[in-house]
Amino acid sequence: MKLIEDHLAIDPPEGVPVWDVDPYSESVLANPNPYYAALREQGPFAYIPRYAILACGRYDETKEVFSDHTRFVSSRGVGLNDFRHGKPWRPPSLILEADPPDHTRTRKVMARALSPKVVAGLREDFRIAAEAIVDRLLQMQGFEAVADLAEAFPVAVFPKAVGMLDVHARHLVDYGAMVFNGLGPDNALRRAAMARAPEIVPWITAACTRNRLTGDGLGAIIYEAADAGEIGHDEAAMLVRSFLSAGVDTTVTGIGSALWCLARNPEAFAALRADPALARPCFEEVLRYTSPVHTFARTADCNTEVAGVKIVEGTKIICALGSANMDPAKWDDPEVFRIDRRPAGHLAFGVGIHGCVGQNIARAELEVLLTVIAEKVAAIEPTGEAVWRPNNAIHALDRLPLRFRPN
Ligand code: OVM
Repeated sequence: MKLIEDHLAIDPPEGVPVWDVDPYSESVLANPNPYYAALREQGPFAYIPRYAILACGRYDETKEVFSDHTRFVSSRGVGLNDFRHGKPWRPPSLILEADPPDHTRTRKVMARALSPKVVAGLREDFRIAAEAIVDRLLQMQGFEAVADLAEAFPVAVFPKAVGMLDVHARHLVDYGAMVFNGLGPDNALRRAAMARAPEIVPWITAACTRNRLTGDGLGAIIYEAADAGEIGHDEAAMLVRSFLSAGVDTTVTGIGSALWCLARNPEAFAALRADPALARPCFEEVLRYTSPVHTFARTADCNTEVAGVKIVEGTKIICALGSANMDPAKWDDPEVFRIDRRPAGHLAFGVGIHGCVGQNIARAELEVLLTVIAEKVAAIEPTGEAVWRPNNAIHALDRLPLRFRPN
């Protein structure tokens, strides 16, 4: 048995085109749309010899693979490494990298901590933080929207919501970069992120312990489930780790991309100002249009078939969510940003039992922030070039120079 990136190196299935591309090259990661179009053009699947994997990016097959948790499992990792054949770089997540029945138990506890009711109780805090940050930016001639807003807002509200007593903004953002770059191959991006592990991982582990959390946050809800015997106390610490892994970089990316969309589409921002109730549909379109998580993988746990293609046990399939969200077979004019599109069925939060458990809180953060911006800002103006920050799983901006014109 030959392994590549710790997974079984499969041969090309019959009828599947062999496509010599590196989906994790910095040029593809910085500008993914041409790669997505070419991927969909190959057919339902393409075989990528460099990694001996399948890739899919048409809406229908991406959704099928992503939502069928029985045939296409997560417990073997949702990146290129197959945990059955290699050692994961960190103890696997008890929710992301788990299958039923284990997943069912942990998911229930996480869903409780992130329920609409809990999130409703956080909105007032989100608004206070959003107003303070936006007011400050309105005083400035220009600002760096990634650091000064996209990072500043989640870092101000999310650790507090979790109940963290120690907040280290840089470590939180950089841990996310490790987690998401860790889903890719052993390339320069992954190595650079992992080089920071000795500094960051012990800090994260310590921050997840009960004595470093308040008694009234999302973290406390998880530990109460441990007190009730639903999960172990060691498992509670691991689920708090999932908040820190998945809750910062994702929303940072969503905010940066929302600002990027609105700065490039002044008519969309004018519509949002005229009707701040568009904040929510606006964010859904930002999600569809920019797909903060561009790619996650699954592993075939049996011999099976999708779209007439025979898939053997152990096959890694990278699912290009960003491509499904741009598939012209599913969306009219997918490359046009429409604030009122209401793109039901987009895959930016995934789909199926692993669909983003934090989507309520993510939507609340964005809705509040976009509403405050719509109320206070007359125009969002680019003052320099937007630069993307390549990451093996996240499509995020590195720099976005902007100016806010006051009302
Ligand atoms: C986790 C985790 C990490 C990254 C992403 C994610 C998008 C979850 O550790 O559970 O979901």
